[in-house]
Amino acid sequence: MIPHTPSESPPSNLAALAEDHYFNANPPPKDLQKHMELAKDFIEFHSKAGRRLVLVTSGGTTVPLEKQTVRFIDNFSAGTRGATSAEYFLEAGYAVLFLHRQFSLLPYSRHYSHATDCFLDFLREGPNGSVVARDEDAGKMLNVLRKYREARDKNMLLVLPFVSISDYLHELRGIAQLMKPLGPEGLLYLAAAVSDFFVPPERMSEHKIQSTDAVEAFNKKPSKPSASEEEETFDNFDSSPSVPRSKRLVVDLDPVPKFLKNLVEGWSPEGMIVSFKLETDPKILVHKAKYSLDRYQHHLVIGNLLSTRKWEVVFVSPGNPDKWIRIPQGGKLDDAKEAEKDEPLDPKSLPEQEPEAEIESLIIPAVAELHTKYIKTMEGKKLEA
Ligand code: PAZ
Repeated sequence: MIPHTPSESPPSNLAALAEDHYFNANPPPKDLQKHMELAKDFIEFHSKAGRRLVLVTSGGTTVPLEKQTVRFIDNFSAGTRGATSAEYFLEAGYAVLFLHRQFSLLPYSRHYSHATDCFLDFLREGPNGSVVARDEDAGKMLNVLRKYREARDKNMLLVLPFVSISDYLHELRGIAQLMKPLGPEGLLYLAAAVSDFFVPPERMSEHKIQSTDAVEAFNKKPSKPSASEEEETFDNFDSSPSVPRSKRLVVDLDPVPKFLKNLVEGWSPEGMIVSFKLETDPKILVHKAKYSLDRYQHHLVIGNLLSTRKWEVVFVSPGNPDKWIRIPQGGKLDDAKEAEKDEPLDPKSLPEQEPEAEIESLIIPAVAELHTKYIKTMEGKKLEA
């Protein structure tokens, strides 16, 4: 990989203006200060130990429709990619700062939460009123528990939550800026599914959006509307015009400014930045990944398709041929040589069940290898300068 030369200049004026405007207009999450203190201590601790550190973002961001939020639009993501990747990064010796959507999957506990089985199904009554793991689950659980305890006891994992798109962007900017002193040893692995659209605060209702005219009716007693007025006033999806029921809700969303440029040029100019690109149309995936790399000048885009994301991803990085990483279709890693096809698999050709092996077990070593090359190149450049 040929790393892009980090620019010494601040982001272009336009990007800087958009940043100021967005961050002034959209209030930070209430725990931002507390999170930044935790992140600062964590980053300093690992920086002193000379350890590599990765920021993993995970889960989807919400787009609130009201300031006192009852309703919101959500982005697809369970947090599987992020939580699983975090475990493999820890295994590879990285300290992990895990910025995730609140209540999405977490490293280690993901094996027992959000599953079709309730976590209680993994337990049974033991002797003298104790609770123990079921015999058939005990081996795996002990393994997971040991890894979790080790990460926790050695302070290798810091977990911070976000909910909305603006929470996420405030947290990302703050953490990326704190990671600056790590230089090229810092890795940003952006797997969160981030909304491209939002409701700007000046257009956001303070209170719950009403679906009927009951509040207006409360303020002025209406005379009985004529049939035509009724049609205009009420949108009866159930085609019973005699029952005034619902108003149509038209949601007008603005595009979220693209802050990847600000991240690359200003917030974390020396760190290695890996973004994900999710698409549903196989024909455009690689093109969109290349477009993103070209536009933001970062270091690696990992492309994946919604339907095949657990089976294959494509690495698109500057100066390298596109590289597909796949779980062999038997589902296990050792049952076939990785297929050498350099275009997306046909989703219909894949087995219905999820693969037994986790594709992150292949993604993370490949990312870590690129990170090693990146660090070496950056060190070389510093010596030359
Ligand atoms: O969380 P999950 O495992 O269900 O999904 C992961 C993913 C598809 C959200 C992630 O791999 C990804 O592509 N994130 C970036 C999405 C985007 O293009 O914004």
